[in-house]
Amino acid sequence: SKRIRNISVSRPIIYGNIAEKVSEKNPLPASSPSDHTHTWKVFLADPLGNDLSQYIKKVVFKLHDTYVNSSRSIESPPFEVHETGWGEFEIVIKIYFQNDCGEKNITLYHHLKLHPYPTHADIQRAGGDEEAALRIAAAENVSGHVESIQYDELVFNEPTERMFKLLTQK
Ligand code: SLL
Repeated sequence: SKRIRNISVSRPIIYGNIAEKVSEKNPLPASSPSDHTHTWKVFLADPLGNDLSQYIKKVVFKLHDTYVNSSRSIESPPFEVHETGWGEFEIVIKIYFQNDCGEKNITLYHHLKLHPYPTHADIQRAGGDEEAALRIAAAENVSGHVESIQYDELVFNEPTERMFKLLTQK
């Protein structure tokens, strides 16, 4: 379909992960290897709760090769993957737009966070020793809950008429 000149449409998104340390309150699923220390979820969402599937066809989350079927294709909302594990790694998030809308897919990168980040104060208290700062941060994080979430915007320059419709429908 035809492109609309001289306009661009942007859409807010949030993406990232939420992790929870395994504990009595948050037990490891029976199906998970016993060396896994965390449950986690990686996701792409609309910060206002709008339906992303109006213009997004699917989202593929590429996990570390240590995972079985490491490429997880999510074809409808919520665009998220629930997993367990022991290590942090980079997750590749590939967004595919609806058919015939004239948009190429977009790739985002997210570093899965499981461990609490040391604050500046933690690093000072640790005298600059990074490992010690991480231990202080871990001790302070009693809940075992860690989040790493980014706000971003998808910008569509000169969208096709079809894409414009998908982006602006209510
Ligand atoms: C690290 N470079 O050494 C990273 C690798 C891999 C994470 C992290 C378990 C996978 C599974 C898992 O957490 N892999 O057992 O399916 O920290």
